[in-house]
Amino acid sequence: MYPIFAFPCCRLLSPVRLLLLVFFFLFSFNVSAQLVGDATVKANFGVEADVYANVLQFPNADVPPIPLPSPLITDDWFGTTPSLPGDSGLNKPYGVIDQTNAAAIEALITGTPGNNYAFDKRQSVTTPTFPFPFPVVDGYLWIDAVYGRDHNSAQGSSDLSIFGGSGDKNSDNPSTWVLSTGSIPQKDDIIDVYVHLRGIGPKAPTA
Ligand SMILES: [Ca+2]
Ligand SMILES: [Ca+2]
Ligand SMILES: [Ca+2]
Repeated sequence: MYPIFAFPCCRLLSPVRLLLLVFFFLFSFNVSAQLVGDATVKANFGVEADVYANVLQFPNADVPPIPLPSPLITDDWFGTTPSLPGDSGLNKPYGVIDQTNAAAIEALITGTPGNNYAFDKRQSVTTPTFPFPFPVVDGYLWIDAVYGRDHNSAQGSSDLSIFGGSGDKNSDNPSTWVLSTGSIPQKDDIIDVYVHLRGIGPKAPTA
């Protein structure tokens, strides 16, 4: 099982992101993860600091370098166009985030002062593949995915979800957090958050 996270940095949080953090705080005792080194592909998903399927923009910089596969088979957060030949409109390789109405959302972002528009999107494929309770896409189990864009507080914009108490810390019990709106240092601002959970070699559930 591969949990794939991308948390650019560290201050706060719309409801979905808050829920995710609370989830991991509460259940971290039975969650495991792995360091993957530099740019790599895990379970056919590019873990390499670009967000596009069909692209591996950054080479592996491990010493010695670990060769990457062909980018033409790799999934990522967002799909690319044109998709690969012969995919019957399925937009392979896949973006795991739902890009429905992307142009309208882009217009909302650019039409909002300071591009300060927040929204959440979920997984692009949601129909379970019988007998599995989740989609199986090209042999990979897609359990869930979320992309969240939070407000920014740069250049006079106001983030609507920041710590309002001087003693608030991420590691504190969230029930003690004082939430507020305002400005925070740019390098402390959470803006884009991505989470995806997928599996390899899914086995059909048994009674
Ligand atoms: Ca990537
Ligand atoms: Ca990629
Ligand atoms: Ca923010």
